[in-house]
Amino acid sequence: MSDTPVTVLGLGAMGTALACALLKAGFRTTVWNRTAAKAEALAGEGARHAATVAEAVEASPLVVVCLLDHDSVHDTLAPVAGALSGKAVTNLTSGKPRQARELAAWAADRGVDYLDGGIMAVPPMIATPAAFILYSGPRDVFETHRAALDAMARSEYLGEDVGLASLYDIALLSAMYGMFAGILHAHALIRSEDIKAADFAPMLGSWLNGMSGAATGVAARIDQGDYAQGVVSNLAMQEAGFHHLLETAEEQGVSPELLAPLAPLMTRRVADGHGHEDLSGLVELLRTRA
Ligand code: FVH
Repeated sequence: MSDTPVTVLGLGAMGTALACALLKAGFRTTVWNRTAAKAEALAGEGARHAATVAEAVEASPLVVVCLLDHDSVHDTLAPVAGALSGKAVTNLTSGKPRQARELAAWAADRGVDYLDGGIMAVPPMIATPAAFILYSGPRDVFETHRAALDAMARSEYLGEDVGLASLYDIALLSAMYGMFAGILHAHALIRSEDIKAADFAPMLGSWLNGMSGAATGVAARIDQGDYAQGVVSNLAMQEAGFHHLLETAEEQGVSPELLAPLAPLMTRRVADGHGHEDLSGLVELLRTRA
């Protein structure tokens, strides 16, 4: 059994998976949930079930929070601020960078060490090699509690700026939803000819795997602000081809609405004289703040 007790606040699907992982790794784990019945199964596996948030916070120097949203975190922690003083809170609830910074300031005013986190996994992935959790905030707090954090998933520490974990989390999820938009559109096209999705899926997966390598080249062009370097498929050509994608969707009886927002950006960039460049230059049109 590990020396450091850990408290988990929130036993939804994710909080339960986190608490299970801590128990399996040998941490003395105290759990609390608003709906107490959800703690029963974990108590059967060795968790200590705290009846109140205050009792749960009292039990451990590290408090892992995994609740629905920012408001539920604030509403849960505010009444026990005094008991949290001198302890570390690791908040794994999804949120925005601004909210992480607000909570960190709130915690600092009360003598609470605050780490923000972003879970890059679904509950069944917790404590498997596929899962990782992003952290930002004071490095010494991260290092002090690293053993417990590593028991839940591979830890990726991003830096002292507490807003970084949620920024990376949201960036990664945004990329994922963009990919899902493409996958759904592709399946809608295939189904328009009554082809089974399962017959198409292996080819789609192979294509997406191959294309994922482009992320590195895109990053190099963005960092250098040079979208003309090493261009393989120039934007003018892609812009012309992209209209065929949208027209084909219409002709096949498929709504192009998931893909359509890209077209005016491509057209604008070409009209601005960047047709010889790479698609990655569209990032210049997305910034709305200097
Ligand atoms: N599940 C997932 O796939 C994703 C993966 C990435 C990270 N997210 C985030 O993790 C947070 C928790 O997600 P979850 O899956 O555990 O969510 P639920 O199963 O819906 O459980 C929600 C828990 O929050 C409690 N809760 C809700 N409102 C309040 C409140 N006002 N005061 C106190 N607790 C509250 C709820 O309690 P109860 O309904 O059981 O009483 C659950 O414990 C989330 O940020 C995801 O975005 C998961």
